[in-house]
Amino acid sequence: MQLKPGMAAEYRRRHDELWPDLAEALSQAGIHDYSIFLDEETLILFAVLKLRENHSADALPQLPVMRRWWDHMADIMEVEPGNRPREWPLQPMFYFA
Ligand code: RM4
Repeated sequence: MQLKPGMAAEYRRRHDELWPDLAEALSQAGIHDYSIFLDEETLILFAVLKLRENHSADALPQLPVMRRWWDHMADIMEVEPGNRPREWPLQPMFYFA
């Protein structure tokens, strides 16, 4: 994802106050061990998370709470039409278990 300039503190503040109903929706969708890192030079936000077996993360964009969160975050992130954050996949380059 991509943060807008000057918004790092605000981005962290909003996530420190993650809505309980969104946290519940993420958990219910099978998401856990979810971290977001900021590259302070490019303002790229790198998210890494784990998905439980039979997760329903693909259905999250249809949930009202997810849409409300995306609306809430749209002023500080680069977004697609509809306010979904602009996201793109990264190439795995190394894994060590
Ligand atoms: C991010 C972005 C993601 C969401 C997390 C909790 O800023 O909105 O879509 O999963 O917050």
